[in-house]
Amino acid sequence: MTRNLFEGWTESLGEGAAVLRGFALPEETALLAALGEVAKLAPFRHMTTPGGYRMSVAMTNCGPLGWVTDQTGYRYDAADPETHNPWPPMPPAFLLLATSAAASAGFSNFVPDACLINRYEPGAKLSLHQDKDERDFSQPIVSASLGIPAVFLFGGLKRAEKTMRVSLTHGDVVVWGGPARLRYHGVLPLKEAEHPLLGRKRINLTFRKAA
Ligand code: MD3
Ligand code: FE
Repeated sequence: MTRNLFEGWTESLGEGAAVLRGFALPEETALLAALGEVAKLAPFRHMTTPGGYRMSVAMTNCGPLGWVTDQTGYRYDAADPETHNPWPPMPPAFLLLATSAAASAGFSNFVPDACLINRYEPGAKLSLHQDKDERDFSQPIVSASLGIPAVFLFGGLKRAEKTMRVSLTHGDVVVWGGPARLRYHGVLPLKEAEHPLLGRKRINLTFRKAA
């Protein structure tokens, strides 16, 4: 573990992946207020995978592009398929969090154009996958966790490689780039828990440069 510019703890998860423990904590109030505004305009919904499964994680997006899945496949789209409106703008507190976390991890020019917001309740999970719907894999992904804890699975570049488990809790931010960018990852089913601000929920903000 090393002390870095934000004066918190950085844990390496191998080359290109760094956990910034508690990085989002100073901004938790602003982030949660902004999240509420986004969700009013673009409510959380359970999307359907191309295979026809309803995702246990509820999702929404903000920023110029949003990640969507339906029977036809996965893609980034400028419009919310539920309302046909553009996704809500990226709140300034979100953008600042993403760019400052990326810079702390060594990615000084990261400007996300998409923020996928995942909402988990106990039992919800995300199966092992790669994020490869973005154009430029030289750009990192920044993820911020809020609410109840989750066990994150971090694998290799092939699905069959063994995975490591990392606990992510309220305020933790992870930056994934370079050789880690295409590693398989997922989230184990969440355990029953309660957070003082979020109740029985986990929110994960994932910032991407999609276009
Ligand atoms: C590792 N979300 O939305 S973010 C996703 O906690 C997603 O909701 C998880 O995976 C969540 O696609 C984890 C962490 C994450 C995001 C991108 C990665 C980890 C990554 C890209 C490469 C390697
Ligand atoms: Fe992912």
